Parts: sequence; C-alpha cells; structure tokens
Amino acid sequence: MKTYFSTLPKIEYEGKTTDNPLAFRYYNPDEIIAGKPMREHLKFAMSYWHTMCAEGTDMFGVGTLTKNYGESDPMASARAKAECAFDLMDKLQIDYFCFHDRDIAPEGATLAESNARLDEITDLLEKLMKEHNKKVLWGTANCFGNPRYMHGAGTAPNADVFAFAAGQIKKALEITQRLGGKGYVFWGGREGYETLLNTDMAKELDNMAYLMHLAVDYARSIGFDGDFYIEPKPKEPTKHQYDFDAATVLAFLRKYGLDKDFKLNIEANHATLAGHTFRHELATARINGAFGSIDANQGDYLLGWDTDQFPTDYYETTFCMLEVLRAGGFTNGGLNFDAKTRRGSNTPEDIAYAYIAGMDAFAFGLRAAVRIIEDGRLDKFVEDRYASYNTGIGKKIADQTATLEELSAYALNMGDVKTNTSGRQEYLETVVNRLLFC
Ligand code: XUL
Ligand code: CO
Repeated sequence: MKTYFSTLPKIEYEGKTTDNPLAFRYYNPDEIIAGKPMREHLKFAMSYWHTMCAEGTDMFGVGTLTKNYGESDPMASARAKAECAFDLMDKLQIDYFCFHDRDIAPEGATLAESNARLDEITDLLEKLMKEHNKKVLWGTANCFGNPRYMHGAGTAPNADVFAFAAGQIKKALEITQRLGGKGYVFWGGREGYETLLNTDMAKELDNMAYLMHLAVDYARSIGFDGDFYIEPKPKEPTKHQYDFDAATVLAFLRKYGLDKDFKLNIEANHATLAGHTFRHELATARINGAFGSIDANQGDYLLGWDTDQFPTDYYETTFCMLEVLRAGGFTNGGLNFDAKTRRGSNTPEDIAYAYIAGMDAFAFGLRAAVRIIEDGRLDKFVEDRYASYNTGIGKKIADQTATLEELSAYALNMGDVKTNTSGRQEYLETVVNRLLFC
C-alpha cells in the first residue's frame, strides 16, 4: 500500500558515527541496558494528534501541509490515516501510540453518530494493532476543541455540558479498554477560568473531581486495571488552569480521595510554563508515589507558550531518564512524543527527522543516566551531604525523637554552627558534563 510515509525507509540503528540522517545514533531498540532492552526502558509512543492530524495551522495562518491522506470523505480519511499511522510506527520502530477520541474518528452531528464512527475506527485499529504488533499507551477524550466546551467540560457552569463530557469520556474509556490501553489521561483542556467575576471555583473543582470519580468507577466496572493520569499544565488555553503543576494536582487528588487511582503524566513544556524544571516536576511526582507517564517535548526559553517542540536537549533527557530510573522505570506509562514539527517543516521527512531526533535524545539520556548511576559520585555526594543525620543529634531528628527543648539546649551549647560545608554545585556540574560527553 502506498502511504503518506512511502518515501521513508525503516529507520535502523547505525551507531553514533553514522552520517545518515535517517538512522538512529543512540537508539538501538533491542540492546540491553541496565538489565532490559532499550525499547522497554523508553516505551516510546506516537501522539496521534500532532503526528497524524495537525496541519501546521497557527493563529496567523492556515496549514502548511494536508493530512487528509488523499481522501475527501472524513471517514475515508480517518481509515487512511490509521493505515499511515501504523506504517510510520513500523518505520520508526515505535511500539505505542496515544490518542484522543476525535483524533482517530471525526466528530459526528450527535454523540450517537460520533460513537458509531469511533466503533468503526476502533475495529480497524484493533486489526492493525494485531498485524503490526503495536499497543496503546493511553487514550483520552478531547473535551476542549468543540465550541460546546467554551466554558470547560467537567468544570462548565452548564450541567448539559458536564453530561455531554461524561458521555464522551464513557466512550473513550470503553475504547481505551478495548484496545488494551493501560492508561487514561485527563489533561485539563478548558478546565480552568479567565476571571473570578463569573466563576464559582469551589463548585467547578467539586464537579471536576466528581467526573473523575465517575470515570474511575465506570472504568473499573468494565475491567480497566491501568492507571489514570492527570497531566498538569499551568495556563493555556485558560488563564488559570486548575491542574497548575504537580504539587497542585497532588493536593487536589488527596482532597477528593482520587490519589489511589491517579498518577501524574508530566509534560516537559508544561513544567517550564509553570516556572519549574522538567526534572523538578518528575521528582515531585516520584517522591509522592505518583510518577506515571511522560509527555516528551520541550519548550523555547524565549517563548511563553506551549511550543511542543521535539526534545533535543541532551541534559534534559538525561535528567529525565535519571528520574525514571530512580522511580524504578515505567510500569503502565511511557514516553509519549507530545510534540510537533515547526510550521515550516512540512514534509513527511520532517516528521521522521523530528522523531529520530527525539528518540535519539532520550536514548542518549538513558545511556548517560545509567553512567551517572554506575559512576556513583553524584549519589555519594548527596548521601554525604546529609550524613549529619546519621549520628548524634541528627539521628534523633531523623528518627523524630528529638524534643524542641533538647534541640534548643544543643544549640545554646553549640555557640554557632561551625560545620557547614560547600555544596560544590560547579564541581557536580563538571562531573555531569564529563559523564555525558566522555
Ligand atoms: C496540551 C496537551 C494535550 C494532552 C492530551 O497541552 O499536552 O495534548 O497531552 O490531551
Ligand atoms: Co501533553
């Protein structure tokens, strides 16, 4: 079959000295690193929306490429799109994909018609997944694109909108479960507000949590045993997104008793929009037992919005993979490229170059993170930095047996602190550089 990606060869690993731009330099899928194949460490996923649907539109111009796959009828186009998606995943050696309901099948005039269209495309995806040996990483519902969601979905001031979103999510859960997905994502979409002049924040948050409870209960009743994820993002499209960052989401999940079923899907560009590093958000999820999955991309430090660029920063991917390894690796989650080529990069080859760049950056990051752990200097430095908590008064603090009176007496006796040592940040940065580019 001739597809959109017909001109592309299968991308193979050729090692870091290759000059072939259509080859992997670091990603060698079946190579065993730290006890398991790279493909299992990294669990790369294709984002259906950016890769198969987005046509390069922005608010100043129409698309720079078309993604109708040679078909004018929307359902014929959706079928051709699916065929092309699997061809691309084969060529890039990507094992997983992520989708919104409206990415895979166009919305109909009614919810019933939309659902029927989804059933038809889900049949096709199921067949293609078997033939090509591909899996769903996670599914989700697009409850933000249609004008009915202009004031939100689960947080809409209009109960009819809430009910419609619930109907859409029910169907998206069924499809995800049917396709064997082990994850279901809630990204805020328009769940936020522009002004408190017209907003009852408490009611909106209560309603959003209720919708999530309904989703969990229903999904469990149809046998879904995977993870639910919230994907924090501080702003865009609304001024105040309710899922601002990892810490805000954790507080929300705990308040509403959702923390047993939900983990976090951390997106790099969302982290930086929130004023955090990607690593900070990953570490916050990890130390709270909520590390789930990753939307792999990067922003631009000069731009204040979600540019969703393919990740090419080797430091960022290294620190990300360090967090993934420290979290014990992915269980149900993986690395979803929630990323798009720039508007001016408008050919099928550009999509291949972009994925190769992103996959190699994470493959490099995995290799470098393993080197950092095996080297041990960073871990040892951190361990030593807190050594005062291993003995004497420090041990009492660590064991939480010290009293305030005892600590006061100790401090009075000390005079002043004479034991502070250097944090050695620049030395540690040099260690990292040497391990990355040795
Ligand atoms: C938007 C975003 C979404 C979610 C899925 O910024 O990241 O694509 O990942 O709805
Ligand atoms: Co995302």
